[in-house]
Amino acid sequence: MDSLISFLQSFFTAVGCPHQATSGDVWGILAILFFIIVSLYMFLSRPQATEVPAESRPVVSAAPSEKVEEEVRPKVESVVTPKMSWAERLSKGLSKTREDIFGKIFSLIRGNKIDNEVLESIEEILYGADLGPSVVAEIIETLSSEADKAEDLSEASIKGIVSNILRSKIENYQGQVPNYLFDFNKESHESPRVIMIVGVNGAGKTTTIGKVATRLVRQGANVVVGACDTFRAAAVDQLQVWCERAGATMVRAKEGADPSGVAYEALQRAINEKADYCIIDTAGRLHTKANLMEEIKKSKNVLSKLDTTAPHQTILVLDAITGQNAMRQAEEFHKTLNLDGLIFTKCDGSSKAGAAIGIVDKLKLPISYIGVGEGVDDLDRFDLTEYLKNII
Ligand SMILES: Nc1nc2c(ncn2[C@@H]2O[C@H](COP(=O)(O)OP(=O)(O)OP(=O)(O)O)[C@@H](O)[C@H]2O)c(=O)[nH]1
Ligand SMILES: [Mg+2]
Repeated sequence: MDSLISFLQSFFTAVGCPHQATSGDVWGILAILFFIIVSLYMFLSRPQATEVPAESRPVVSAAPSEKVEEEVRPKVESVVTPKMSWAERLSKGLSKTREDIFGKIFSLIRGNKIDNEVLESIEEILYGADLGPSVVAEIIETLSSEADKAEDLSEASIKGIVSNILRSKIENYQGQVPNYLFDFNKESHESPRVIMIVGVNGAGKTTTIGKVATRLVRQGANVVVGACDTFRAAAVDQLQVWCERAGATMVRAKEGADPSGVAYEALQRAINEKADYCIIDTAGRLHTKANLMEEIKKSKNVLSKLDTTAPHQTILVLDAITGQNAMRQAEEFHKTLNLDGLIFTKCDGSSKAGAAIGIVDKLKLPISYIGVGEGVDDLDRFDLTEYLKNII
């Protein structure tokens, strides 16, 4: 302490200060120094904003002969979606169909006897829902005969009648949907499951592939995605963003390359890497364009050169907003590609989510997934009971 006091005294003398240094001065200065050091330490050790590295796998080129495009990795933006359960998302997504169609029907019959006039109004509303003429006719006929039998049909019994009719149109086909589309099971197969996704422009193919790939990778699957929409570079970039987010490998080729070549290379890559899934994204096309329909058939057939059983699922993505107009598309795609199933997207943006019923009834194809939004968690397995509960 003495040496610190004399050091301080010499400092005071050097700066011309007449004050006599004491032990109190030394303690005061030590306290100030301590305060400065502690403040500095707290400042430096404050939490820093950390960058979360995007999980990604390499993007590989397609056929070795094709010139590979320069790889430009789009910035991966994290999508902040409100934390909602699937049940909540589905209920919200289907609310438009529920309120615009069945909500109107129930408010119409509340307190009214179901006479011909009411039945006509119900029929009109159901037509607007695009359920399909035969489904509408069956509902009206059943309601009419039930109304004759009972003095007053309750809302619950009407819900039961409609629900039973709609269920009967779909339930027989739902058993055909393979479980591997939703749940990855490493032991169940040796070679990659090949899933080909087709549909008209903007139906939601690429988005759906992104969501499905994310789901499967989250379960530990190794997923290879073939970017066979070689018409538009932007389409490939869009898929690439999804694949990077999902942690799936994407196989791409130069713009304008032969789509079937990319499909072949994607499957080859999946086989070489012992991947669990190979998902093929295709360009949107109008079902009326014969040359484009032939081209997609070629992409499908080329896959069987590498695996005679591939593709294991050829799925048509249908946009619910299209309603019954999607019927014609679905018929043409089915005729050309012998489809295995359907995926219904954009059920959130439409009051025509019920169109699924008429289409399944006509094509006798099951629905595997239902989409109710653009976010990664806005797609899940189509569950008939859940669906009916939410639209009626
Ligand atoms: N609201 C809503 N939007 C969706 C859904 N699925 C896809 N979309 C949106 O629909 C638009 C078209 O989706 P894409 O996935 O690009 O459709 P695509 O079939 O690949 O389109 P092309 O490749 O051009 O034929 C995008 O803006 C998607 O975000 C859905 O379930 N709900
Ligand atoms: Mg696309």
